[in-house]
Amino acid sequence: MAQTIEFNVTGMTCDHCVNAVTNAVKELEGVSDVSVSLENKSAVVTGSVVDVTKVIAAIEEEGYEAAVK
Ligand SMILES: [Cu+2]
Repeated sequence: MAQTIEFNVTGMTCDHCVNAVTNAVKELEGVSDVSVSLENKSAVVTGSVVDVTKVIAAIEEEGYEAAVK
């Protein structure tokens, strides 16, 4: 069963940031879909296993801050 978790992401300023966050999270094992919104400062992550710690670490590695919404 798939699960969906929404994160608040701060520090994104343009589409480049959105792409960076999207690609970083998409690479994680178990993640099937990532929807990042610059306007809402959010990332909605769907997958068979969404590891919150790994998602946050991947986003922080790109230079942004993330937390579960
Ligand atoms: Cu940017």
